[in-house]
Amino acid sequence: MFKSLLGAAALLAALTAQAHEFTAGDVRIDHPWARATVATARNAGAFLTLTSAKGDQLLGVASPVADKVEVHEMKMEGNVMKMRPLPALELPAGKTVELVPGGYHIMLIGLKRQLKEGERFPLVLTFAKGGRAEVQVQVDALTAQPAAAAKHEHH
Ligand SMILES: [Cu+2]
Repeated sequence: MFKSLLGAAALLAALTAQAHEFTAGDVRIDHPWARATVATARNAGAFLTLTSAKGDQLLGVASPVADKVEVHEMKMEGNVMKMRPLPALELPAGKTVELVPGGYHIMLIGLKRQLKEGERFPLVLTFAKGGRAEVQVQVDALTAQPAAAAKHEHH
């Protein structure tokens, strides 16, 4: 109870500061974003970057906007690019793992509503060591590309 109150206070402080990065244990979660969807879309991708100082694993993701959320990887099968769910996403110590369109991504399956540009929605990430963290996903334009700032931050 006390711990969740502290969590709520921390979240409020983060929102007040307009910060768009979050932490779970030693995992830093940067710039969670998704593309806006058309009204009929059933699925959507969500993207972010993860950096664990000592190494961790992303075990699961959930969101109130979708029936089911999976972590996917893209893989060539013959000459067709296919995506498949990963049971766990490895976060090597000190390395930034990028979830981007065309690479690893978070898949929102069975959208309960349209994602509209400019809004934010919650996503709960569960890590093997870092535990759970709720992040706010920024919805960008339907045609949005990974933000230049997010791409260059760690170079
Ligand atoms: Cu996918």
